[in-house]
Amino acid sequence: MPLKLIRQDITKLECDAIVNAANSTLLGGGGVDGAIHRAAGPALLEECRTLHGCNTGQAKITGGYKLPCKYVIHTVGPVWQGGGHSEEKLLRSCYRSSLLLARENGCESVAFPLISSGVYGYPKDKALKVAVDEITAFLLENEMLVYIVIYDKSAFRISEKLFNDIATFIDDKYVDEHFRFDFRNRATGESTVLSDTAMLSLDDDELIGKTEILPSFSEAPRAVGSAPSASLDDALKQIDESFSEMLLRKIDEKGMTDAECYKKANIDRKLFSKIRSDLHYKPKKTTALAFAIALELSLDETKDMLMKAGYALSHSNKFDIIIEYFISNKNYNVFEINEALFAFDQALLGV
Ligand code: AR6
Repeated sequence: MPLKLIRQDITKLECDAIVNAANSTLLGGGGVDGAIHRAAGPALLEECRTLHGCNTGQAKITGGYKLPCKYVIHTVGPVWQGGGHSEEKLLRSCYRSSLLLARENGCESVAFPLISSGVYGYPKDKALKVAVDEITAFLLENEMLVYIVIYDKSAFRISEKLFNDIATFIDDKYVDEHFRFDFRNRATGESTVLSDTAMLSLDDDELIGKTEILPSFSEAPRAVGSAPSASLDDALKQIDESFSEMLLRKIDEKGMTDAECYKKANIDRKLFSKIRSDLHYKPKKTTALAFAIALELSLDETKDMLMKAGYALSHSNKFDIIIEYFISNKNYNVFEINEALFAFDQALLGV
């Protein structure tokens, strides 16, 4: 099951367990620790008293009390001292210990704040990388839904170089900062004109699922065939191929197993089974793209796969341009792509 990056107050999240960035006394403090204790009520502190503290890099579990989760897993992150004091090793251990504890307690969903990245001073980009690395490694072997909760977006940044590269790429590709979009609602056929800003504030599903960009602004998708070298015969064979059929064919061609593919795509196993068993399944655009990335398709192949699901890639929205940036750079790491999408306030792939 997948990893989800979300922006929310962790104390409001409904899931089996939330993780607390605690200190070694486990008796409460500031930051997320304070917020969790306030929301859970005094009974949480009572139970914490019975645990007699916790070492850095380790984790202990309690009930969730008034919180909407069953458990709180308290872990103690390292204080950042410049990086030369085993901080990374200890932070990795926080994630591993917490995930193992969640598994032992039968949790199917668990949410982490960015441990150590507040009062303890661990640089946020480095803290995020550790979180993503450890959680994805765990998810390769385990079925669980894991959230990373980013609370303080203004302090959140992917590496400055990547951010700047993508920003430049967007500037180069974006049609015109002040142009207006023509959107047609598929259901009603009605046309609406939206400004750039309005488009970016639309709900993702609304934007991705229910609207299509009129041909004047979209790139015309190629008609048939996936690889540019495909013969006419191959192309004709594929003309009626559905999204599911193309997906399964590509998985075979790439020599991947189904599980390798949906895990790399950050897609839930149940959703994959649905797509596998329904040849006419119409995925969300973010799902279709997640598979294209997992399969390491070229830009042309990606456009073909999207077209099977009724979508196109265009230069008139940031989401599409960011995807194009990563495919052009042959970076097919769905988690890195999601970090970048998140940094630019876009919908995320997979899940
Ligand atoms: N939901 C999600 N994330 C949050 C929330 C929230 N409600 N509040 C803060 N964060 P910190 P640490 C984020 O300082 O660095 C305490 O006093 C915050 O933006 O809470 O591990 C303990 O008792 C940051 O990114 O934890 C310890 O003494 C992240 O949570 C010490 O702080 C972690 O920030 C632990 O420091």
